[in-house]
Amino acid sequence: MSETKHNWTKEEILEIYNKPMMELLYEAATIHRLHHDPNVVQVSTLLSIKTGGCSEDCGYCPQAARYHTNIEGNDLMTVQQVKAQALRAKSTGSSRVCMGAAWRNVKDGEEFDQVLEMVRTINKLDMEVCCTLGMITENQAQRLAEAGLYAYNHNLDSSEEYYKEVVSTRGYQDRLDTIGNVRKTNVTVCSGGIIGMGEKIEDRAGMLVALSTLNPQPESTPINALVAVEGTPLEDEQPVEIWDMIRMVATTRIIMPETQVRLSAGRTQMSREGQAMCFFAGANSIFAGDKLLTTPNPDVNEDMKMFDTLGLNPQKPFTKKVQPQTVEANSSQFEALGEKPKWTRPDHKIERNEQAKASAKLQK
Ligand code: SAM
Ligand code: DTB
Ligand code: SF4
Repeated sequence: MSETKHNWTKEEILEIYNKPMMELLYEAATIHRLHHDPNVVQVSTLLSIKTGGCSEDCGYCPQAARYHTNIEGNDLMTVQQVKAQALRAKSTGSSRVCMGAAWRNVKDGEEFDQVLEMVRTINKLDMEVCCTLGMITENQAQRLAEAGLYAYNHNLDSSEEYYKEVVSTRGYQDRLDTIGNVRKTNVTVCSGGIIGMGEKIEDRAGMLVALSTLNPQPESTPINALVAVEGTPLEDEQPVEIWDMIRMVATTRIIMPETQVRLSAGRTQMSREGQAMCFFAGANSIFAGDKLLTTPNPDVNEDMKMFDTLGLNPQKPFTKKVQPQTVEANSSQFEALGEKPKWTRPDHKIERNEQAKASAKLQK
């Protein structure tokens, strides 16, 4: 099998993305078969362990406190609540639980200790555990690894240029630094992005350059179609065309042959035929469960019917990498350092974010 290429240019990626559809599909499906079983799809369940009230201004996100959206906020869940949800996910065929928190970054203390306990608990259920908690330091990544974390999700979300037009409260380099911190441990990296935020095709290619030139490349890559939530700055964006999703999935598959490409947010807008085309083009993972973090997702029974129709099987846990060992809190080698990392706060003005914030103030 050929070595993975790590020096993809934007021009090369654009050339792939813009190929005639039938050639693109054929090439992606061929590469897919060389690296993966085409009849196996990994199933992850999302769990929003801390919802809403976030300090950031991410233009796509219903959980940013400054916008007026209709989501119900929640403090950090208990370990018992998380365990019950994980068992439910396992019983419906999920091999991975991905716990999301509406945090800018992780802070050492009781709440992080509680998250570490959640990681230990789910790993002991023999499920892959993923967390997405915002920016983390190397020490925090080590502590998660020691608890038995399998993957850390931290998306680049767009090209570096377009990111500045969507988020003003943190920089692209912070995202790359967090991914670098995760890479210093044995936790796998899950990183991808969102399409349909008003970006150009060049920005999609720019994001794929940033992801594919990471060495090693991320073990999984979520491709989200924007869920345009009322009250967010991106509320008026038009739904992503299925053809764009297929092109994005196929291009990701071709340039990152080993990664698990995850069909993420936006599946409620896609037909089963559209999703089948995405699987053919190399998608081999989904988020299942009736909710993503705060927005709806297809019914899990409908997803399983789709799997039946297509002859797809859910991937067993730890197929790609052995299960990490869990170290108990009282035997930990890494203590909390209580660091105060200087994550950046560029704070340039994004007109549509300012407008969404102003209209939220009027409504409150
Ligand atoms: N707070 C952490 C962070 O931002 O890294 C973790 C949770 S955050 C909600 C995780 C990811 O969800 C984002 O990076 C983005 O890719 C995705 N996301 C959030 N809102 C979305 C939306 N409306 N549509 C599609 N994807 C979305
Ligand atoms: C990812 O790339 N997509 C997921 C997960 N990683 C954390 C989140 C999608 C969120 C969609 C909007 C919502 O439900 O709040
Ligand atoms: Fe907060 Fe994450 Fe949403 Fe940004 S994407 S507002 S950091 S929860």
